[in-house]
Amino acid sequence: MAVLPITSHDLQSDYDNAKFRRRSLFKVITQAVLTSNVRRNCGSCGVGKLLALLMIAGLAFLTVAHTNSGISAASEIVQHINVRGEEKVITEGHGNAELLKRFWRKPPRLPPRLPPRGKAGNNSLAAEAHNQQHILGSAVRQNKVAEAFRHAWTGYKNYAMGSDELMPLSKRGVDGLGGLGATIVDSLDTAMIMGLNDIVQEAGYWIEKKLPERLNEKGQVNLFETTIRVLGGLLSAYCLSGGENETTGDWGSRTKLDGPNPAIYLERAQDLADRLMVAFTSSPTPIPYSDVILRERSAHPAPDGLSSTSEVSSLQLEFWYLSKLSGNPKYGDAAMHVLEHLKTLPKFEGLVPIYISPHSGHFSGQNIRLGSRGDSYYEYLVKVWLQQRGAGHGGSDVSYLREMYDEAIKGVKNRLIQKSIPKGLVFVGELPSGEDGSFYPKMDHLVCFLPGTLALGATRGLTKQRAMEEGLMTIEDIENLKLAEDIMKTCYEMYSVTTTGLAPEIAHFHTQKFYEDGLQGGNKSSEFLDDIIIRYADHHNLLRPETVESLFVLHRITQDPKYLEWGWQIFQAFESHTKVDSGGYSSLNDVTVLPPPRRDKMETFFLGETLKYLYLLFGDSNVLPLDKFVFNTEAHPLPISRKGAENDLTSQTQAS
Ligand code: DMJ
Repeated sequence: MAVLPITSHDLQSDYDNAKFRRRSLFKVITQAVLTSNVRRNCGSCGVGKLLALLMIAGLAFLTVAHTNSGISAASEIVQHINVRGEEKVITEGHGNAELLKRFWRKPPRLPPRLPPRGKAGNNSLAAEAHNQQHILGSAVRQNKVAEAFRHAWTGYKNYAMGSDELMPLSKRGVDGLGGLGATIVDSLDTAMIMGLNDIVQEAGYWIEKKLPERLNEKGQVNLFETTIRVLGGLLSAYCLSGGENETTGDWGSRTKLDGPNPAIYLERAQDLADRLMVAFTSSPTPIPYSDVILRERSAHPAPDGLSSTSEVSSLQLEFWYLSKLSGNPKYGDAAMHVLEHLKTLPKFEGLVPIYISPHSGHFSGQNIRLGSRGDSYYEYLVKVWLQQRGAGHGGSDVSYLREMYDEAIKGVKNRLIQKSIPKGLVFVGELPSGEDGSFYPKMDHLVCFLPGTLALGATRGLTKQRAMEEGLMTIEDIENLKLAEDIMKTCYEMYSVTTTGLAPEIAHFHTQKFYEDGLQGGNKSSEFLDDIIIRYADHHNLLRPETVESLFVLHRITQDPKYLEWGWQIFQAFESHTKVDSGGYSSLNDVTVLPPPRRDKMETFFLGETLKYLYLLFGDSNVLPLDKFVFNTEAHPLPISRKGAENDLTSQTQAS
């Protein structure tokens, strides 16, 4: 028997379209009544007519009531989405007139769309299965990261509780950051995000009971390190534990968190900030001194008299948020004056030297780089802008920060980006002698924050797809996102080129003008062995977060699954080479040999940043969405002014 081809007519003829066309209930009822026995038998009977009318009226009332409650619920959902999701949803008013209109005239219902006959069903099953597998895989990966966090915490708790950091090999603690229990505060919001309530309690109660005496008794701390790790950690803990309900109830937590009353975190934050303020107030310029003696409430410059540019420009997210919470503008004002001052200084295509003098208020030296001492200057330009751009009437105009950022990124593209040879990795080099000096192809691992920052700047934290749909991305934004992806690959290859699969602290790149023989990473199967040069002095790895931080942001924004795989490989390398059996993880002295020699230190940012970003990378993108939260440079999430995001969406849409 001949098999006839299936035509579109065949598909349509499965349906009686009229059956699916919507008729109003009123029409259905009247038609039913008019064609029923009531009409035939009692057509001329007054009581019959009255009964029929009463029945119609009753049914109509029930339908309106039902529809009304349905619509109310729907309206609530739509409003809910508006408040929580900032979706562009048009909420129509549903007055009674509107309801009646809907009752009388409902839109036609279309026939359901059939998938083409044959394998479509199987395809969707396969897609569903793939999806399930992906969700399952992500959950397994998240659990592994949470286990790693617990292992790190347990080592710290057993051997170093109350110290700044754990020395996992000698099983003791060390106060490398001034003695404020930095690992505890840095770790707390990670434990909250992972829903590890026992750790939340341990860390939370330590902060409640022990931190006050530390603040009273301890001596010298670095303004920047203390702000990003301790102040940032306390503020984020306050926010995630529900201290600021109305703004932050929607960060995506699935667990009810234990620990002290959130107000404790805010109190501690304010106590700390009140002591740190002296760094601003005792300086003769808006540039703060780098060091503070907490118990004396005194401050002084670093021994060479200089502050790092990145340090003075990476305090604003934290101090501004504290002002917002406390109602006292002094914190935010002092921190924002630094940026306002930096705005007035001469720059080189938006790029700035890595030192600044608190005495003169001017940059010092020529050295320009996005690595150590320069990095988070560029990061905070865009993050502070994101945080405050529409803070409403209480906030000031921060558009100058976006302008400084845009100019700086143009400078980066003009002056600092090159491709390695032979394989063409895109990397960010340095200008050690400033604008007139030559390009130096050295890139710190620290520079790997840049892909994430570029991506955030390009889409304002939205997915690329949504930012494109909304018409928010300029040509420059699209270029910057592409650059972010290129540098991301280089950062990933800095890991995969080594024997251990972990990146060195610093890489140099082979260019036409620069090559050093015999300094390779050791992974013979990497195609980039000749592109990436690793000097002996740079063989160490401190468990730094920047690459996984950018993987997290780029995955959120591009939704490209390769970033999940790269992150998973890096996590497994940490597990294989840095885990210490007795508890904790250690830094490494050499990533190019097996087994890698260890360094006796677990940095606080391994718990505060590296494991947090890995956990978030494998998780649901509704947790801490990037258009509602901005992560400080130590990975502590702080809320973005809600009005701000909406204002920006509107103005961007109008501009485009
Ligand atoms: C962290 O303290 C912060 O990320 C800072 O901005 C740079 N250095 C470390 C992590 O590498």
